Amino acid sequence: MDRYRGFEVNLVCGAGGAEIGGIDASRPLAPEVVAELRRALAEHCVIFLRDQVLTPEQQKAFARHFGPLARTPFIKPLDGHPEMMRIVREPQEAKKLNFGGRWHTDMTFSPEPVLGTCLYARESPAVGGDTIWTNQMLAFEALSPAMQRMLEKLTVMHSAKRSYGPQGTYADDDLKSMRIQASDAALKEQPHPCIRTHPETGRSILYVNWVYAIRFQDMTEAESAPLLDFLNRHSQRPEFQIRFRWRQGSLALWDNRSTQHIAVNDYPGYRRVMDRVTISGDKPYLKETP
Ligand SMILES: O=C(O)CCC(=O)C(=O)O
Ligand SMILES: [Fe+2]
Repeated sequence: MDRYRGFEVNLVCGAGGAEIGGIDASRPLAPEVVAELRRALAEHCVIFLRDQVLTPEQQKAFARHFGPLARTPFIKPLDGHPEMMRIVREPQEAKKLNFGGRWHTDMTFSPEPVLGTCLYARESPAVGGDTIWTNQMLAFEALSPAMQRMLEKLTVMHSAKRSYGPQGTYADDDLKSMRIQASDAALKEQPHPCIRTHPETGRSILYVNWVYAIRFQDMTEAESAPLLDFLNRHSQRPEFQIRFRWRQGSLALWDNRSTQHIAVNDYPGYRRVMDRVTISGDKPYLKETP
């Protein structure tokens, strides 16, 4: 396993997820530690820190080490913290769908989807409420060379319409407390390469996700569905998954360029409270290979 200067790393799954010891996220980090954390993030898709005690201000400062914070445009922020959302689910809430309860990659309907998302557990269920990520680099690498070459030529159109549009999955759901209001821009289609290059490692990433990848460019949704469906099911293979059991004080930062994720909805009767910030990202691209 790779060694890192300044902290210890334990992988949580074969597919990745780096649990990092010996870092207090409430304090400013030295640039060389941040560089090593970035390396662990790019390599292992998600980094986890346990037993952190953080104010919203301190969580924002931790996330800012990785880039400027982004705002989630159509969800009500936490009072006094426009870049932060508090995701609350009460024990008695019998919801059809929880926030993040379908496989997705955050904000791929935007031209520059967020680089990463940083989630902090204020309250977690005694049992259940895990988050699962997929490693989309491993998903790419497991495809046949012919499929890889074909996908490298394709562009995928992304949109929030299936989730947050007037007929979307969240339209008649009781996530109303989060006041989700999609902007017109989020409901338009945004093109991204089907295979993107990781800007820090140069690795190839299968860049599709269940919720926002609507169709291939110049093809209909019906024509695109069988292949998108295959690629999403392929991505969800157990050996590409990283599953994390939260405890109060757990902090996760995931690489949103190389993962899909889902919030598992299996904790009726328990309260779950998560604070969330996102880090601005760049426009996805595929680097030509000679
Ligand atoms: O609550 C979770 O586990 C993840 C929710 C989610 O999709 C997100 O924060 O982007
Ligand atoms: Fe998400």
